[in-house]
Amino acid sequence: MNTMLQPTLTVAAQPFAFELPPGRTALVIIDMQRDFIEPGGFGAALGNDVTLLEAAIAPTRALLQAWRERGWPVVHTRESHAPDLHDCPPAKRDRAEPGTQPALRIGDPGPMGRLLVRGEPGNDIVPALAPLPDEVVIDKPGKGAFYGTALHEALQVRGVTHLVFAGVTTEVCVQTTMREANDRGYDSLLVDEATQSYFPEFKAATLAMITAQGGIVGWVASLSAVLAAVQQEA
Ligand code: TIU
Repeated sequence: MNTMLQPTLTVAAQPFAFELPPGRTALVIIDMQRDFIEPGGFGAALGNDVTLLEAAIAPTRALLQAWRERGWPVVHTRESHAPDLHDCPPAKRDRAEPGTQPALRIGDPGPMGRLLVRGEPGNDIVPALAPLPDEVVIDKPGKGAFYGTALHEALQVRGVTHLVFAGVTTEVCVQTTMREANDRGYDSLLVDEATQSYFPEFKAATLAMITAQGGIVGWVASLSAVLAAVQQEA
């Protein structure tokens, strides 16, 4: 099938309609890992209430099923570091308010293994969203998924021009990656229900700042709007 000849699908979105080219639009699922979503992981070690993030799982799964049914490209990312932490800058590992008790840091042992370390149980993607063998999995040392990874090349070889984003957290790894994508020439849409933050006000602010100024970073749409558009596909 030559996806270049298929008409684009129109998603009702903010700040205006998003034109989604079938087959050339990757679903990018950011860091839906136990380390951020479950108790005892990195997110909890930072002092966050991790229960807020679970709400993103079912909407992300709905997107994943829609992309898989159509054979469209899917990318999963994991924030992770090598066991020897050579790819973890001390500035990232040691960040703490002066005078505070040292909390668990990246690489320290926790109930799900070493925090944010590749291969540890806590670093896995949650079972409901586990990648299939033919899906791209990007291990990333930073908040942005393009920094220090082959994500751009993986998208280029698949002919991807547009990105639909899900994942956590909205204002940290999702927003950073959307900004990186924008600068690399991708049109990007974030699905409201499929992203969550430990801070609801930061999620709201992120959605607002992405779409402000005529879509300065990209688009935002509801899950139902994306699924309705995708189902238009012949
Ligand atoms: N702390 C926080 O909100 N997020 C992260 O550290 N990483 C991601 O967003 N994945």
